[in-house]
Amino acid sequence: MFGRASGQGCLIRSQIVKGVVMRRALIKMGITLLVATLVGSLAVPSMASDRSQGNKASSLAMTSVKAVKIINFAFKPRTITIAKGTRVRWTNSGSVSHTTTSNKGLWDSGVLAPGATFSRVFRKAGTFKYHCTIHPTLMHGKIVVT
Ligand SMILES: [Cu+2]
Repeated sequence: MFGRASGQGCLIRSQIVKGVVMRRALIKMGITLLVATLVGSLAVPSMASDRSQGNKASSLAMTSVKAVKIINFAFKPRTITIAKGTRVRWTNSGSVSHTTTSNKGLWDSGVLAPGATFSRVFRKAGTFKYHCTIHPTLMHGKIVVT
């Protein structure tokens, strides 16, 4: 009788102790989670996004884009003058396929279907003539890089 009772007492006590230990563990986990969340939300992603925004901003700041339309079997404008480091972006705004191809083999867009684009950064000064390989007698353009 006695032994049984004290045994139950021991059991209850040990369960209480277990409960306290469990609660402490939970609190510890909670704090760890909280710290991890704080560190995660404040430090790591903000640093990562700063870095990617920095890259985006600097690449945008360094490369300006000049648009050339390909429409009605012509490059428009036919001649453009740009500063070194400018990106030229051709867009086929017509209804048939064209190419933008350097007369000296410096670039070749390949076939650009209607709606397709091709771009190239011009890093060196000079005059760069180009044409469309599909309509070589009709379509010519010139890029002057200063
Ligand atoms: Cu063409």
